[in-house]
Amino acid sequence: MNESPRFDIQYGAEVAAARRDGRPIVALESTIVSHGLPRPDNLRVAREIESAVRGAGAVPATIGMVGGRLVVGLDDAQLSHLATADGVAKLSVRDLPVAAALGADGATTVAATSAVAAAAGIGVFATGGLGGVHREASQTFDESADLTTLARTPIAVVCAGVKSILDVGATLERLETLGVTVVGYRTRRFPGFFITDSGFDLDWSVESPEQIAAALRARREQGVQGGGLIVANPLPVDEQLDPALHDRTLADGLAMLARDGVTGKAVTPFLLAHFHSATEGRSLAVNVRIILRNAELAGRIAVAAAA
Ligand code: PSU
Ligand code: MN
Repeated sequence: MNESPRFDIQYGAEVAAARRDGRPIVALESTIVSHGLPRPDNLRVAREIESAVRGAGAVPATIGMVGGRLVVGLDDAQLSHLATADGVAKLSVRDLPVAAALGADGATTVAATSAVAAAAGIGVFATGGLGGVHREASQTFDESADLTTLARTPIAVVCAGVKSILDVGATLERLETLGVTVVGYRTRRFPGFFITDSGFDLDWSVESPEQIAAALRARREQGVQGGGLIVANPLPVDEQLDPALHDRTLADGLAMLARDGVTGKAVTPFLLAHFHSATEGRSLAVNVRIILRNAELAGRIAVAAAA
């Protein structure tokens, strides 16, 4: 087991070896496994995400907390524990110290996964969708810590944009304010997760993993932009969720949120669960497809960046 001299992180055996040998590594989050995908599919999907990274020639490092220890590269027993145990906390960056002190089991969000990955020297991360600005944010102030964390964390995050459960336009404005780089992968439109096109334009499009690796290199060499780079990877149009079904499900989900008084960190898991049940699994299939495509692209970026 290769312990980092600077940080209290436990590395999985394969990740420790890859760090030693300078082989490409892709960070993966555990909140989508514990809180974003329904059981029992979540564990199977978690393993498939890791296989997609391997298929692209990189080593997967799923990140989470087990018994108060931060783990980079959960082994299969740890992964299955976080996928199936009750009482697995949803951990953002601010939760990490107290969760460690109390010996908690926890799944890391995009924010926490990015921060831990960067501390472990991992530069590429694949997820499904980012957190962002919630629709009622002007009243509730509910904006995901994913955004402010990416402002200060040097990592490339491959995602399919943000779900339309959020205020997409406000999220893009905040990313601009926070200085987070956003590029479309072969598109100038920001993807809307389940749907290919959120309706918002992007300033930049890149064509290849090599171009993304070049941007990461430029960031390092310039030493100016010290934060995240979002690679927005849309689903092909013929694989998206039917937009009419999408809009209907979203409207119902938002009404249920208000009716049940769901707020704070429970909002995102609540809406995701609603989508999966209300579309009878169709949104789940689309969700899985998105994550696997992102994992594969992240693997190719990590390989290009290591070359
Ligand atoms: N968006 C999704 N699926 C998810 C999440 C976001 O489409 O599972 C998870 C991610 O882990 C993200 C977190 O970091 O929810 C954001 O939660 P919050 O809005 O409470 O910050
Ligand atoms: Mn929130």
